[in-house]
Amino acid sequence: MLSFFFQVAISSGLRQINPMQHNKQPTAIFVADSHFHLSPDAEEQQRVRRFCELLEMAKKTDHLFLLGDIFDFWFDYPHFRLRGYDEILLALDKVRNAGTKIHFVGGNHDIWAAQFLNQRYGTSPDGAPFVITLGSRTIKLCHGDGLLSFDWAYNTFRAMVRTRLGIVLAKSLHPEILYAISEWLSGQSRRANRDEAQRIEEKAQVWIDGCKEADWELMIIGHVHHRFEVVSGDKKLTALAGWFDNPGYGVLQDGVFRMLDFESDPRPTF
Ligand SMILES: [Mn+2]
Repeated sequence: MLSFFFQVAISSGLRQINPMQHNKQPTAIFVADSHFHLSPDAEEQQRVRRFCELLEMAKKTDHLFLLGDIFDFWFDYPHFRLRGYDEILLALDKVRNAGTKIHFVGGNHDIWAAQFLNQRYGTSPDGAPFVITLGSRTIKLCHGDGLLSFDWAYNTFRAMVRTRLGIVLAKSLHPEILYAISEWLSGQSRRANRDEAQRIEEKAQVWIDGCKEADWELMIIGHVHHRFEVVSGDKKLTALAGWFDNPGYGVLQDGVFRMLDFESDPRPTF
């Protein structure tokens, strides 16, 4: 008992010496659009290794946000799982075991991973967009496919197989056939050219100017594969570069959100 009081006295004493320690703002890493495949080629294996380095960094943060299209293809069956993605899933296990809270918002390519990731990492069961308060910031997280049209082929595929009938039909196909369809559609997706990127930003500006949602001040999206920000009043919409492309990621530290390039920017310390 005496030692308990002694410990309380020591810890409250420490708090007085270092009040910043007590009021520390939560730290977080945000990443989207790695579009990992079940059978990565040599170039992609390099991206997977870099991604695992990012996850190593995420072990030291309070939150890791996976903002969709981490996996290029995922379809859930009641008793079978796709073969692949092991290196990534094992790295995510380590993030969870380190005590970092993992969040997942499904993209147009990997929304069906929501249930599996929910069971393994405690992420939301439906992978839907959500608003979270992290210290002084209220942030909306979404993939962005419902907001800014891009990747039309896969968006259409997703819209079809998201319906109840579509899911039944998709599950009635042999998994290898569904996988082949998905790979073909993925091949139709490409990076926006300069004009399209400009139009995406203009559309985002129009959207945020007309946005009536009052419960967030920062929105972080992926999907468009190029990094930009649009501001309207006290609201800001930020698009991550996408891991596939640069690779880029977002960091929240001391209440400040920054977008960084994993290769060229100095790595933050947490
Ligand atoms: Mn997407």
